[in-house]
Amino acid sequence: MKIGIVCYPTFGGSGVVATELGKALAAVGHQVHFITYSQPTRLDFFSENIFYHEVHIPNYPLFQYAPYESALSSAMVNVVKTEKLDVLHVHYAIPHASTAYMAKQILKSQGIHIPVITTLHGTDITLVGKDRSYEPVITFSINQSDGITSVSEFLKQATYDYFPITKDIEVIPNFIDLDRFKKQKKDHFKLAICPNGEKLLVHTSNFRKVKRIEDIVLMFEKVRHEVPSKLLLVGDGPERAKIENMCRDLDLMQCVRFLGNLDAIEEVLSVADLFVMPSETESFGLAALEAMACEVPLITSNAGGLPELNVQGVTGFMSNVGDVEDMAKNAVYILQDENLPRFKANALARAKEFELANILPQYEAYYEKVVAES
Ligand code: GMT
Repeated sequence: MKIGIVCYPTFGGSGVVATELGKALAAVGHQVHFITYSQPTRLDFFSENIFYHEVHIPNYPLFQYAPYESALSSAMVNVVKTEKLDVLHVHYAIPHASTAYMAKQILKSQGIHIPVITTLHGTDITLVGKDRSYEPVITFSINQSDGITSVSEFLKQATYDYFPITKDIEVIPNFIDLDRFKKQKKDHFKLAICPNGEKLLVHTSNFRKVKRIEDIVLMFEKVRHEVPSKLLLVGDGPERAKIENMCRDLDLMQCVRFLGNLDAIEEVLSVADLFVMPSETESFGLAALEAMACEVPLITSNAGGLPELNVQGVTGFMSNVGDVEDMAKNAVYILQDENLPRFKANALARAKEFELANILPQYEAYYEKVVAES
């Protein structure tokens, strides 16, 4: 098939899933056309089946906000026409579902039919999408999509709860490439961070408020009194300066390190003992799945789709959002030498259920179904 993929090309779960999906589709012989405003972060190699079309957004002094949607719709129209695409798959509803609708209508007026699939990732529904500023456009454009997928049962239900959606939503979970995400021998790295055999807690994210990173710091403050440990905070975003100041105020800078955005995240995960994700809401938790694939157990909140990934008492523990006390108690339990190996093995076993090879055929089958029915 010739597949157009539209996504946010930055660090962030939806862009990562879209890019990894495109790479995997290309690897099994599909022709994949990325349509984005810059090169997707994880699209850093050559493949004969992958094409990248940059959306050019001309500016003009009149515009306070450059009309990205118009530029993106126009790019979609041009790519669908010139590359003769079979399907357009857009990731993150805002604004990609409505731009795809616009492109579809323009193409229809020219006698060209293009089926559109929208994948809902999380905050496009749970935070941003349900804001009244966007809701009518989101509802309309999701209902106009020929196919809709969501990354968890939770997100599917949330979509029906927040919006009057009249169409079926197919759940296709996030996936993991176990060839890339696997525990690597990085003893020198572990020694550099934990020279006295401390345990290592890790969090990776885009440092948005929804991640509740302050809970990680408060939890770590308690854990380190029970278990000698260090904390690595990987990623960057709006909350980072605040969290750095919090660590300074709590006199934690000797045991907390901020690494910024990293490409080879699997190298850091390879030396981690515990991954922490106390999010306010989380539709799936791709970063947690990446950690599990590297044999790292989880301390998470029980929000959103996290119970569909983290198995209580098996791959880690879940607590109510904000219950730092419970998270710390569970972390201390997992980090005991007699418990840690069991949790690590369970995390890997669970990650294998989301292996790319199991999930890719679900997308291919869904594309075929939507194209045949639309
Ligand atoms: O986690 C983020 O803030 C990034 C966000 C995105 O859309 O880029 O991630 C969402 O999509 C991921 C991939 O489907 C999910 O694994 C994340 O759980 C989801 N984030 C939230 O729901 C907060």
